[in-house]
Amino acid sequence: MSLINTVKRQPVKALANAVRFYSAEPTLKQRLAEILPEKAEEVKQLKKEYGKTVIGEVLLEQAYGGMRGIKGLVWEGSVLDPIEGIRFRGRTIPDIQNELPKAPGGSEPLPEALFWLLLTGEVPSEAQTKALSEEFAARSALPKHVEDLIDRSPAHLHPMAQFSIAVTALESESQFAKAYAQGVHKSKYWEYTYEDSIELLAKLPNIAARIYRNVFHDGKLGGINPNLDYSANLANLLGFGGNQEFVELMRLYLTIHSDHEGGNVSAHTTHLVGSALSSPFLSLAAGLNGLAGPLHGRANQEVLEWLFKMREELHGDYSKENIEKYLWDTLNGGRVVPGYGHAVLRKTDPRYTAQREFALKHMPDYELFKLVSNIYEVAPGVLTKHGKTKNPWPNVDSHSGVLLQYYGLTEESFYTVLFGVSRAFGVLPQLILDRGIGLPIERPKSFSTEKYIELVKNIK
Ligand code: HAX
Repeated sequence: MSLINTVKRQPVKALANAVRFYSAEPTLKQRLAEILPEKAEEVKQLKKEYGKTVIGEVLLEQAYGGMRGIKGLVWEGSVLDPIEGIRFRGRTIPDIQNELPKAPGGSEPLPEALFWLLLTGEVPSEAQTKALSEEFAARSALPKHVEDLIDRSPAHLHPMAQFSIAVTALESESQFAKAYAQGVHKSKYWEYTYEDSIELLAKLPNIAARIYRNVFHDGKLGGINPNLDYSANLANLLGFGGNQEFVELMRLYLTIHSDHEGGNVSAHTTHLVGSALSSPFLSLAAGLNGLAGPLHGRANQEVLEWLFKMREELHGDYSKENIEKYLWDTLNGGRVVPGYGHAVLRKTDPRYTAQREFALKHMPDYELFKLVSNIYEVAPGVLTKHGKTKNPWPNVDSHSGVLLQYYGLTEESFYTVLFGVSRAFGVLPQLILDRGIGLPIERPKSFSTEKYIELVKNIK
């Protein structure tokens, strides 16, 4: 009998039933309460039947090569194919652009809906998505001490450092930490993790916008409108709410930057720290610190700085010869070309393509977009000739900055914060699921070089 058939369906929780009696559709938490016991049982059966099955081998070079390709993580929300790119619960970016609910009058998917999809594998209805938007808006206010902490941060402290500090300080709000201290049963961990995750996501726009307005403007923020979706409220807070195209960009941006399976630095770190039962606030803050690295999320800032320098050096002459020379100068200077290459992908990142399509629709004649497009024609050839990178194609960070520039959000050191807001939508669902299926603390094996030498000699 197949594994699927052997999985016993768990009874629906009494609470979920009671609420369903009054409303046709379950809330996200109710739906999770139904799904999680089934998922936990499925995993239990999988481990029982196939626990001793060999699923891969590990080469010594992988131990010294950033563990590339080693199978050893569980990540439910998305899987990354080197050629096809990301699939969120089996759906490509064009699929989610088609299938996920939209805001009235909008054409881009809502990150609230993606959060639901990542958690449950199901596409929520418009009413369920709206309820989630309302919940985020209702829980968006920051505690005074977090506001004070951001306000006291010096303007020269990088926005990502401020972001991480503020998220860490939200630990004061953690229901999980309080419940754990009171000795809550482990079967309830996921519920408190869920509450903390919603609370955290709800508060991220106020944190991000407060940093932005403090560092680059007058410190005054726009407001939260309980009738608007998450991205529209984020745009309002930042001071761009009047621009519907910018709001649409935020919907697309927050959706496509959310999840990129489990092995990337920000996702893996959040999961790893969470495996010690640190709260979602502490776990996400750790992930954000990883996202802040120039080889990861900060690449979106690096790209803009690199583009501006190119613009300055080329005096507006973006001929292919000039771009090629600038690329070689970068490579010969022992630097990476920011926005190109990827640890897993081996073709143009579909997140790049989605942003390119947005640009073709909304800003086809924008100078910086044209520059990015010209680089796209030249850089893969140069990187291939250079012969080092396994992937000469552009990634997500190659394109995001110019879209923000076009709408007037020109301060590139803020860009990784927006990436971080989005990444929270991808990594928090897994943290909830980790606790729902009872994954243990993570603890892979390490050896010293001396020990590896001994190991390989013995194997030979
Ligand atoms: N320019 C120049 N050299 C590059 C390169 C690039 N864009 N991408 C990779 N290489 C080099 C590597 O530095 C490495 O050189 P060494 O052998 O001297 O160490 C070699 O090519 C092999 O690297 P790889 O196997 O192709 O790539 P990795 O898996 O090691 O690294 C990176 C993946 C994304 C970190 C890498 O491609 C890079 O540094 N890219 C530029 C920075 C960037 O755009 N980062 C964002 C990636 C997407 C993301 O996470 N967003 O958040």
